[in-house]
Amino acid sequence: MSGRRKFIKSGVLGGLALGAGSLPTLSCAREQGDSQKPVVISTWRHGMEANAGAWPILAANGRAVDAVEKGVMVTEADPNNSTVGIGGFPDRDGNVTLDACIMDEFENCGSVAFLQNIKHPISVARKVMDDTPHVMLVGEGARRFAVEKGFKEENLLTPKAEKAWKKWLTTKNYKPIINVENHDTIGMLALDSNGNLSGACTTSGAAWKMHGRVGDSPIIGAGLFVDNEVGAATATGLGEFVIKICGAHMIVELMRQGYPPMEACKEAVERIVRKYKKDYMDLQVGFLALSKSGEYGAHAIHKGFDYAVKSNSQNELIDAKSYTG
Ligand code: SD4
Repeated sequence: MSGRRKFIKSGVLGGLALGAGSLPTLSCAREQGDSQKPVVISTWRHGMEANAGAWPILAANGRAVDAVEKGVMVTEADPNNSTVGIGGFPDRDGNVTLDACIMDEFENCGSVAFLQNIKHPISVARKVMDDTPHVMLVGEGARRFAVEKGFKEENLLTPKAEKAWKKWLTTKNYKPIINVENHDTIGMLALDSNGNLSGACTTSGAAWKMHGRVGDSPIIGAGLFVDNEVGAATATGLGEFVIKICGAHMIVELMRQGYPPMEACKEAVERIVRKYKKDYMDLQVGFLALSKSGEYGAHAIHKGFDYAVKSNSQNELIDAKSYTG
């Protein structure tokens, strides 16, 4: 770290600590993760398998962007996961519509939203990033682009998801249940052995959403943001509230000011709580962040959010702290 940067970092933290006694110091910044590389972290329990999918690339000194793409593909391909890829719960009309985005160490980004019939939206997002002058393709345009690039079209509505949808139709009550109906999105962040950061996020979104609804997961700055100078962040939970505060971008900017990853995630959670006092008890949002030096942290509104960490010395699932305890 340059002298100037070091000064800014400790200066900001020192100032914060003086202004509000509960704010972090640099030593507690290490609490949730030592500096280390390579390292990969991802949301929820299924992050363990996804991290295992990403790890061989990181262990072979590969690029973080290749690792995160490969890692989240494991979750997209799992028919038992009801919020990502094949097997995702459909919208209220019975259509499985997928959202995904990816960012690399050069801060290139690619995204697809409201994509149907393609099992690996993350790889379509990667193609948008690598092969087009655009950042985001949606709906029919995204599907056509995917087919042109050789992706196979398939029915993503599994019998299990169809049965759940038909059951929902009997009540038609749209009230996502905390940690249940919207808990499987995968957001993954990695730091490779060259010290470069990348991230990926992929989901079928909120179950029983309106046709055409897009959440935070494919929105650069909301569901995912990477700044290779500073850090990366991703989100899970009810996307409308993540979009409203530009969650992932906010967290990376807080890290730029010197906040450790966990404290930056906590501040984003508290922003939602402060601004949406009437809503927050009924919704879950979880954030996950990774710094340029390999420190990581997470925070959620409610308990129940966990995340997976894999490095040379770790392979574990960690319970995130939460606002409501
Ligand atoms: C969305 N954020 O579409 C996604 C859903 C999610 O864990 O994250 N589920 O709102």
